[in-house]
Amino acid sequence: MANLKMGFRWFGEKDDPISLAQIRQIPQTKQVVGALFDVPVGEVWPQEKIDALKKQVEDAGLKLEVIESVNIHDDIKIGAPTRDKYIENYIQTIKNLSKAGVKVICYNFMPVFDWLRTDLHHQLADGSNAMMYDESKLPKDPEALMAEMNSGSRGFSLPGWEPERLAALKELFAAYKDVSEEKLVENLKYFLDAIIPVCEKFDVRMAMHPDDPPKPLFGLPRIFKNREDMLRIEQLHESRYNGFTICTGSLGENPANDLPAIIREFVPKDRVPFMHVRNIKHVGKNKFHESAHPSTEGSLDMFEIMKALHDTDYDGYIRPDHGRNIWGEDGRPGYGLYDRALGITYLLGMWEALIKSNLIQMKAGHEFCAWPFCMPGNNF
Ligand SMILES: [Mn+2]
Repeated sequence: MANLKMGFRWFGEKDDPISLAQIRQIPQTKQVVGALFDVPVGEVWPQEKIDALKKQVEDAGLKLEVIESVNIHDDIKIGAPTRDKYIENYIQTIKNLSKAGVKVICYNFMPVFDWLRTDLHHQLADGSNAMMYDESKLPKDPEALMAEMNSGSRGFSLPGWEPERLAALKELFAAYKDVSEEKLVENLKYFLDAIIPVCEKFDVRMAMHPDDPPKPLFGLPRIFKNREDMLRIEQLHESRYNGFTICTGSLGENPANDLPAIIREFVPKDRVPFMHVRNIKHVGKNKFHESAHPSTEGSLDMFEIMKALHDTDYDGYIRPDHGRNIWGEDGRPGYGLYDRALGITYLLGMWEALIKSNLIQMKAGHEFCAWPFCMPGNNF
C-alpha cells in the first residue's frame, strides 16, 4: 500500500474505551495519534510520561509519531506578559517529544473555545448518532454552552474543553477583550518565531488545525478559517516546520472552502504534515451534522479530496476524523471505534484504486503518470 501514514486518535488507557489492541486490528493503521491528557495546559510534558506512552503504544505493535494536541496556554494567545514562561515550557515539551521520536505536533490557536457543537448525540435516520451544529441553537451565553457541552459528553472529558481552563470563563473572556484578529495573528507570530527554530533543530513539524467552526463566535477572533488565512499564517514564519493540519471537516463547514484546491495549493509547498479526512453533511444554513466518511453520506466529495492528495504525492500522516456512534456503541462523541475504522478502509480503498489506476495508465504509456513519486519507497 502506498506511503500514506494512517493513524487513529487515541485518548489513553484511562479515558478511551477503545484499546490499542483494537486499533492494531484496523488494516494498514500503524500510527497512534496520542497525547498526555493529565498535564495541565501550559506545563512541560515530562519525559518519563512521554516515554511511558511511547512504550505502551510500541508494545501494542504501533507507533507514536504524531501528537494531538499540545494545547497552547491562553496567555500566549492573549499576549500576556507571562507568555514567555509558557513558550519556554512549550519548547521544552517539543524537545522532550523529539527525544521520543515524535515528528508532528497538531495544535490550534483558538481563543477560549476549542471545537464546538450544539448536539453531541444527534440521532440520524439510520439509528446511528453523530455530532451536530445548528447555529440557531447556540446559546447566547458562553457559560450555558459550556454546561451543555459538558453535560452532553456523558462523562467523557472533551478534548479542548479542559475544566480547569474553562472554570473561570468570565475572567478568560475579559482577558481576551482587547485581542482583535490582528492582535491574535501577532501573538501567533511571536509564538512561531520562538518555537520554529527549535522545531527545525529537533525535527518536529508544527501542524496548525483550522478553527472549528471556521468563523468568529461570541465576539472572539478566529484566524484559521480559509485559504487566505493559510497564506497569512505560512508567511508569519517561512519554514516547512510551520505547517498545517488540513481538516476537511472543519474547513468544509464553510461551503465556500474548496478542499481539493487547498490541498493542491499547500501540499506541494510542503506545508502539510498532517491530514484529518472526514465528511460532514450540510442540512441548512449554518447547520450541519457529522456523517460517515463516504461521499454519498455527506456534502464533501471525498474522492476529489483523496485524488488531490494522490496527485500532489502526499506521503504524510493522515487520520480519519470524527465519525458516528454505530452498532450500539456508546463511545466518546465523534470518536467511536467502528465508524472511524470504516472510514479508514474507505479512504485506503480509494487510495489503492488511485495508485493502481495510475499504474495502468503508466503501462499504457501515458506521460502524466506520477509513478514512482506517488509511492516513494514502495513496490507494487
Ligand atoms: Mn480535525
